[in-house]
Amino acid sequence: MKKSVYSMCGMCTVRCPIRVETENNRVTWIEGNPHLLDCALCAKGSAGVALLDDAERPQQPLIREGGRGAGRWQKVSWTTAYDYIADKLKNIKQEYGPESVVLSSRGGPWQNMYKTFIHAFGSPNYTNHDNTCGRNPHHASLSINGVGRKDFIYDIKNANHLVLFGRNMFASLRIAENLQTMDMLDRGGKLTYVDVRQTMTGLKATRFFQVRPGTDYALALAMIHEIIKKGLYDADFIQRYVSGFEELCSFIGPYSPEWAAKECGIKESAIKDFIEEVAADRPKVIFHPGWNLSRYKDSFYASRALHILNVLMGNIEMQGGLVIPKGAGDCGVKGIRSLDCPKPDIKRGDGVGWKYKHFDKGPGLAHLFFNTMLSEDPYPIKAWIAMRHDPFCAMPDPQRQKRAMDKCDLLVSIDTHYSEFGWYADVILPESTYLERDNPICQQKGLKPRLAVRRKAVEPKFDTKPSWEIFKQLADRLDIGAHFPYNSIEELWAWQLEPTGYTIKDFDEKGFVSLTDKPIMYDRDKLDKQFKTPSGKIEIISKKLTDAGLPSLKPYQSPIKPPKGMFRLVYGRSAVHTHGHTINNPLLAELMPANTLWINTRAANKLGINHGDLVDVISEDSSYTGTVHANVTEFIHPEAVYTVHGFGRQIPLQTRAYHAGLSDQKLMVGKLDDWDEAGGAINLCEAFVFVRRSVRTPKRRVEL
Ligand SMILES: Nc1nc2c(c(=O)[nH]1)N[C@H]1C(S)=C(S)[C@@H](COP(=O)(O)OP(=O)(O)OC[C@H]3O[C@@H](n4cnc5c(=O)[nH]c(N)nc54)[C@H](O)[C@@H]3O)O[C@H]1N2
Ligand SMILES: Nc1nc2c(c(=O)[nH]1)N[C@H]1C(S)=C(S)[C@@H](COP(=O)(O)OP(=O)(O)OC[C@H]3O[C@@H](n4cnc5c(=O)[nH]c(N)nc54)[C@H](O)[C@@H]3O)O[C@H]1N2
Ligand code: SF4
Ligand SMILES: [Mo]
Repeated sequence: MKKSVYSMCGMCTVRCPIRVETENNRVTWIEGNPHLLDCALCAKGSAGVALLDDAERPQQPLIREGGRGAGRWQKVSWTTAYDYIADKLKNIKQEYGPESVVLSSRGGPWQNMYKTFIHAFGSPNYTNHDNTCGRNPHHASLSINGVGRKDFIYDIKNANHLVLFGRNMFASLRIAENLQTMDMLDRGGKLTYVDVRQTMTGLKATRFFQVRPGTDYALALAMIHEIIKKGLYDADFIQRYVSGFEELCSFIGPYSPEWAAKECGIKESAIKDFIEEVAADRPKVIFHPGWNLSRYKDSFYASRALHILNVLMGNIEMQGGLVIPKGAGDCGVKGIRSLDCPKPDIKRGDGVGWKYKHFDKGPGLAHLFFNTMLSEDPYPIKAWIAMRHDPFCAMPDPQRQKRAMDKCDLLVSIDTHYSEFGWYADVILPESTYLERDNPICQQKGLKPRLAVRRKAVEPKFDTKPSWEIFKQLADRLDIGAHFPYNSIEELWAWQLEPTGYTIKDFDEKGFVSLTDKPIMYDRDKLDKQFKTPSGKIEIISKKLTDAGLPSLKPYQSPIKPPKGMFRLVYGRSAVHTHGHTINNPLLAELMPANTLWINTRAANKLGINHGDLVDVISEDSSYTGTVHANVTEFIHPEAVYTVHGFGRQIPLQTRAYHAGLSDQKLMVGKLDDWDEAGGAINLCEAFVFVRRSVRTPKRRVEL
């Protein structure tokens, strides 16, 4: 029988809306939701079919038999796995207190379910992946606007000019954003792209700045300098909504385009020409404040400078600018119900909220748990549950992480795949893939807010379960089941929708429910309540930062040059993979089976490396060597080498991914402790590596 189901893609965390066709419980076609995405989908989205059929994923719950990481598993029933975990958690709670359990997840619209679980259990220690993703732009936005990174939408479609500092959007995809950018370009809009190497985005750009690695802050400061010096900013907007502008004007004095040109290795005239263009395009100019900006020591300040550039453009709550997302309340209707349990009033184990008061308490900072594990200060950490999160792939230096995790009595991975962490864990609970499961309803804020839902397209192929059921089952065994008031997804949906008056049937027609027909914009003269800073204004000087002993306007410091014989390791994404979890996907592995090392032609010549040669990439302490082919190119700065993240996996059961390519996180030795005290994120691009022509034949090793 043929069926068509509206759902949400799950091949990355963008969760694009999709339409899935099935026949006799097999997926025959996936496309972007025609009502929202004009059927567009990326290669990864299409490869969902291969994920479904992939037998190299966990097929039933597994409990470890051998030593951690040895890969010897006992296949068990769900009841056995739930009982095993619940018993362990009860014992840990009794002996060390509930706060000794950490739960990490990949954030997203269903995180309230995971938070409810860990909070109801009695622990404040919910954390997520964002310490290696968007924490710096998030904290930068909070410090200036009083609201987070996701509290703005970029109205790219209507912009005249989009400026991207390393936001490589045509490889690091978000389909709706890509479609909007292409529409903008078709209309004659401009795209300025800044990167240390040429990329898919740079190729589409109308202007490309190839900068020295780690100098974005210098370039952004020079842009601010030129705009202020020439009076090209929105003075009315600043007068009305901004405090600290005078401090900015005096701070910016030394940072001229002439100075930045030398620092960044680009032309002064190009910076000045760019500013002239921007002045003509204002206010419909968007400076993207960055997404994965867990990179350099000053990425937080670089992101703050980009936020400041938006403020100077006066582009907030403007068509073609930064728009404040609207929710159910703005449409005059009631929102959905969500699972919730207040956070226990106990100090977080990562120090966020008491030791580090200027950070958003929500998910804290995952990397700060490792020292706590080792020191047991303020208390021991004895269990880590990773729900759709792979700490060993997402954070640097998995060996150091393992040493700390060895202090835990219980490691649980709830994952659709064998993650690197899961392979080391004590229990793997396999979640059904996104095509085989339902998820709770979520509310999507926006210009036109809507309710959306992921719905099962086919029955699970293996003995896997959806997370709403996994958490309910565990909660029941831990006597916190009352926080999960449902026995089936239909009951959960009905409970969620009850205040809204909608039913799940209302999602059948298009896959979502629109809460309004027309885009909602606020009156630009009445934005005062939108900035949740202490003064209610956009604050260039943040009291929270001052109280933490940190500057709001930080004097620029040039990044150190790589030590002799070394390169700065920079990383990024490929359009056909999502981090580490698609590397073993049969279709995507065919498109890109391994990563390569980008190296500048002059640098390669000095080392006798030719394009296509095998090269060894060696960590600073020589503890890890990866061997891959060299991509010798003019289009990367000579101080840097570049690779795509996610490869170098070491799970023997994943035959396509096993040892294919190079692991960037293993090269980042020591970086777990190298983090930004102002922005909170890990400084992933502060690692240096040796490169040499390889005499090795890459062979498969198992690392325990
Ligand atoms: N060195 C280095 N480190 C990085 C990065 C880098 O480029 N280089 N990138 C950083 C960035 S931007 C991010 S966001 C993080 C990402 O880090 P993670 O969030 O850990 O990465 P993902 O691979 O997206 O997903 C984590 C796990 O979720 C599993 N998963 C996928 N779909 C599902 C599902 O439907 N249900 C369940 N239960 N599990 C699922 C995957 O199999 C995977 O094991 O890594 C960061 N760390
Ligand atoms: N296909 C695909 N799309 C994805 C994801 C995925 O895994 N695969 N993951 C999603 C996630 S979780 C995230 S966070 C986003 C990340 O999306 P982005 O924030 O766009 O991050 P990256 O793809 O890591 O691209 C970073 C770029 O920064 C460049 N770079 C390095 N150093 C510097 C520097 O000093 N200055 C400048 N200007 N550039 C520099 C790198 O060369 C690289 O091209 O992508 C999302 N979209
Ligand atoms: S960007 Fe691609 S993989 Fe990610 S959700 Fe959208 S279609 Fe799926
Ligand atoms: Mo990310």
